[in-house]
Amino acid sequence: MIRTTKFAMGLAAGVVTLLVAGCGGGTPIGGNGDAASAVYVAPGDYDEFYFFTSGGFSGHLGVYGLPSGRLLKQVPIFSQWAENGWGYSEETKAMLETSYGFVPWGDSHHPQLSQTDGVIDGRWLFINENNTPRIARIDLTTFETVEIIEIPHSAGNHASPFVTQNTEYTVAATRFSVPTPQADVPIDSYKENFSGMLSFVKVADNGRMSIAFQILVPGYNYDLSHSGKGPSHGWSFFTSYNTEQANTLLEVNASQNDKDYIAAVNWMRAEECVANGQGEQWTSNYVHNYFNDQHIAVSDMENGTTVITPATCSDMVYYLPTPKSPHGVNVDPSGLLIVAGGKLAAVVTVHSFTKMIEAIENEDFIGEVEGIPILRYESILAGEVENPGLGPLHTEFDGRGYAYTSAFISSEIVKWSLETFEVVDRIPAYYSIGHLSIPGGDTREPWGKWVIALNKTTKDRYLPTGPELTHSAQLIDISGDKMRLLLEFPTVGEPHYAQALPASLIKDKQVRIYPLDENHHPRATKTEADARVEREGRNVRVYMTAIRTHFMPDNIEGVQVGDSVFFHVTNLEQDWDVPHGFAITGANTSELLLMPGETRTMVWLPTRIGVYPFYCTDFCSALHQEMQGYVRVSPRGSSVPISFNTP
Ligand code: RUQ
Ligand code: CUA
Repeated sequence: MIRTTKFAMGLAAGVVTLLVAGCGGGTPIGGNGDAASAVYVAPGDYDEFYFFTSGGFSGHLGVYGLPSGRLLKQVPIFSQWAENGWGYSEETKAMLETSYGFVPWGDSHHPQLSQTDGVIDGRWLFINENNTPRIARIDLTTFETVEIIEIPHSAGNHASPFVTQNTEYTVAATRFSVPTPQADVPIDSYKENFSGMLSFVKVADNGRMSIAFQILVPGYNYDLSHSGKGPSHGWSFFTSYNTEQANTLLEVNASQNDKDYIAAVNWMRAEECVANGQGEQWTSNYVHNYFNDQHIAVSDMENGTTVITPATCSDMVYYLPTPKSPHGVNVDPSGLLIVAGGKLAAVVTVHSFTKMIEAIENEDFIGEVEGIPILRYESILAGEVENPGLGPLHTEFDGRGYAYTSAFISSEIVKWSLETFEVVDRIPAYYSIGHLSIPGGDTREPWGKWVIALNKTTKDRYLPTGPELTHSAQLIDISGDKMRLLLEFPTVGEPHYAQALPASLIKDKQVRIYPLDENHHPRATKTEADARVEREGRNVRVYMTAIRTHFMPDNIEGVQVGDSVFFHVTNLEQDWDVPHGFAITGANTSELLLMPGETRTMVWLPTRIGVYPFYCTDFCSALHQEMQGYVRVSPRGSSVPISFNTP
């Protein structure tokens, strides 16, 4: 996220004072009377909403219940996750493949729930990875990452993975412009050689992603995005900063221009140009990972994308001048207002979609960059929100005519009217809010009960935990005229952005087991009678079953130092919430956690002779501690034959 120093440098000393003052003593909830009962969910009761937070530098997704703030799950995505073997087990490793090879860590930023007709539909959640440009798709019936696609010709995938109104596309854009395609050039040749890329990733009816086309744009930093809806459906908006095209000390050098741009992209026009053959085929190597019908992750190395340029496809991209290093761009529920959070701006700029279209028709341009007409600021402006707080970043909507903007430096949420553009309320956030989230707050139909502040620092708010303190979310009631702080709760990793949906949308669609008769894993063992151990040269394959409360086989001999032992473990349970785990002494990876009916594989490399125990790691029943076994390891070349017990 943006550092405070960046703002401090460019702004008056008063800002710094404010910031420091903001981190003073812990502030209790004052005068909020019934706050506790407003968030109390009695033991055994369900929360009303699922709340999905990005894990930031953990690479994962956090799942919480609202209003309680109770943590329900962490879904591993871009990083290995030892808790269940994600990225360690043979069946999931391929999910972390990229064109750079196996990448075990990622930086997840923006969860985006799929939409139909501009309303959250509960099918999937998309999330971007910033560092190695990727987009993942999580299936909301299993809470499992089922697909990850890499974005070629992009560096820093930040303005992503915002979806279009019917999830036709999820988008991606270059945060750090680079030579495109990559080339060995001097860094200070930025202006001649660096470009940005806006990528449109098609989402098929079954969710499968593919890169439809990419738009080559001038070398700025593309920061955030949102798509049009209703009347503006068919357009996507991307903020940019560093129109100065600085390649060093951006905190100063990219803060010179009064205005940077929002790129308005008419993607329906782009589709036309691609269909007319106006695109160019580029060599683009990128990896696409997904589960096959055996529930095993596979990686396809893809080659080639279609690239179009604004110069060859006219009427496709326009620049909306926007003060001052705009960060967030958000479209209101009507689809007519485009709100920009200029990080260094004194006002929140609101552009009018209707005026934008008129200005395009009238060719009301003040210039052009690389085939992209620049519209006149005054002609497209719907209004400016005065006194919106310092460092406005992101805006969401309550569906009742109000917008809520997060202000990083003054650390507050500012509520303003979409009609008058006047600020009507403000509430402090503790401390330094980045994104904010209203359930459905970036869609056509928000559930405007609460706004959740996603805070970057929490000094003094929680018990200290050494040099690093927790990040936090704050739940704020927005049902009345005045915002009211109800609850704050720690979050895992850095909660860049978050989205929520009513539990009723997906609660009853949860997969409870994987039916054994649909387990097509080629090394599944579906009955204990089929459990066995086979030697194939230096590989030993253990076809093992797990059921309360034993493994079969649980005594294995004939393994030798230097073998590779593949434990293919199938969980025979067909009951909800009965996973088994598997771990063995000396394993260099992680445990396996097996869902009912699932087969997962660990490779174990015995390096010393002896007898080694393995055991179930998940407390599955009263006799969980008895769920164990032994592997005997003999010296290399030993005459001990492979043997194992049978039922
Ligand atoms: S942003 S640093 Cu989503 Cu405000 Cu990422
Ligand atoms: Cu199976 Cu513990």
